[in-house]
Amino acid sequence: MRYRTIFISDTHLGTRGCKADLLLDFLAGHDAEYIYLVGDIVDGWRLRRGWLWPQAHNDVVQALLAKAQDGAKVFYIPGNHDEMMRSYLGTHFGGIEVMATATHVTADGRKFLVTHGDQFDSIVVHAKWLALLGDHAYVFALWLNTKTNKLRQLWGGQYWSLSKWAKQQVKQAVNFISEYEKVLSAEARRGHFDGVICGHIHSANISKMNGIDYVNTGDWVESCTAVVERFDGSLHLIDWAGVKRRRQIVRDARAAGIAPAELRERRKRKREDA
Ligand SMILES: [Mn+2]
Repeated sequence: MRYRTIFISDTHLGTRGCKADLLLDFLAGHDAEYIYLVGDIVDGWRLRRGWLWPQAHNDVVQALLAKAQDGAKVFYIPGNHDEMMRSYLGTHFGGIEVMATATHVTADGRKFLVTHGDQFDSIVVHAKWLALLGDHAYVFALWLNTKTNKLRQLWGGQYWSLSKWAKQQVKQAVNFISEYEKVLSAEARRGHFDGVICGHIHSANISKMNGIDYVNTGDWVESCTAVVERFDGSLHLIDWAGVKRRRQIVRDARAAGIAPAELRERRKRKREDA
């Protein structure tokens, strides 16, 4: 399939969790004029603790470089796990341009802020009192966010992980996702964008938040999702693991000589019996 744009994030290459085979499979069948890598593509924090670099992870990098070679405009927007790439802002490697954030204008004229999203961690956590304290506190918290992460780095410590923190607060997880969506949408409004395209929290979503288009590309650790822009400018979420699952069921059903719905029903009954 050919699209105007492909957005992917949070592939976490260099970790055991990365579903590199599915990602390779997705990249093999999907091309675009613009490709945005929206952060946490290579997991530098994991690689620091020991080198883990299977062939499939290398193949992903090669596949992306090949797309750039074939004429796709590829942008790399670093996240917190690949923030070593933030030392290369404004440079190119193999035709891939590294930038802190990007502005993407869709074919139907909507202007999107493209950012990984970790810069807003502290805003998300302190959203309640920041709302009371207003603009200066907001700017201060943004500044503090980068400083505290720099300090942690100096001490050789781990990044404080917002998603890890959120998962520990199970009850507040839903709350936290919607808080993140609100903060990122507000940031888009602040910058006079029509929408925001981000990643970071491993929770894919396309929705309208108070008139702002909120788009999260998800991840390739848990859900295997990407966002694509068709040539008419419309944005769509692709759940590649889900697509592959459905195709497998169609194949299995054909082999068994029954309808896919029937096979699904049989498998469901089997699971319930087990
Ligand atoms: Mn992240």
